[in-house]
Amino acid sequence: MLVLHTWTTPNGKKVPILMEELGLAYELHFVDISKDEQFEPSFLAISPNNKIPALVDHGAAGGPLSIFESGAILEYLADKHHGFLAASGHARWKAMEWLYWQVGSLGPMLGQLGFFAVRAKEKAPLAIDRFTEEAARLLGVLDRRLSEARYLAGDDYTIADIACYPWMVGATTMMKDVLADALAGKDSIARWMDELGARPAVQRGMAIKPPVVAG
Ligand SMILES: N[C@@H](CCC(=O)N[C@@H](CS)C(=O)NCC(=O)O)C(=O)O
Repeated sequence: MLVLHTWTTPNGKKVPILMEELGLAYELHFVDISKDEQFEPSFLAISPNNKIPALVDHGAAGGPLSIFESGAILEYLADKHHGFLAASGHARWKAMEWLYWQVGSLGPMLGQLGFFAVRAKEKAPLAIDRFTEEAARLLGVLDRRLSEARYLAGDDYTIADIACYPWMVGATTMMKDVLADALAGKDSIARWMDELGARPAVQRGMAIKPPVVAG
């Protein structure tokens, strides 16, 4: 059994999308980061950096295996279940470079922009300018790539697209005002988002929600 410890943020939705695409059976365990549940010892035991997502594969060869960092989890599941990542060759490394680009650049910059421009009560203009500028640069990189290839890794939809999509939903919804200029005319991003957003597995992965507790 696969148990994913996660929350309803962009990083928390990437792995559910892949598990839906692969048709896997899994359980979700919601870690409410707004209530600091990520600091509970039982969660830190599988995710020492106190961040979601973290996966526990109770059926791993050699015994139960826990993995934190979304990119590592996506790569693990894609390899284990032979989907959405080429086993070797150029196609694998094109997917990996864009996966690392998401984890190292797009996610952190949009995350900081969301904090300073949208969520923070006190506004810090220098921080907003800095992260808006960097996010705009990254959106330019993404749009150029998607103007030369259908998907980030080339002809095939991979875990690199899955990693970027929830963040781009955030960029075009929660951050749409601050990124309005940067998003204007980015037709290749819009084409790619329409295509991914129409996939039933993407819709199911994006819709994860903690169960409502009665009372
Ligand atoms: N590089 C990490 C980033 C994960 C991450 O930033 N998770 C956030 C939610 S989107 C989190 O758990 N924040 C809680 C905290 O920082 O205490 C990954 O890709 O898994």
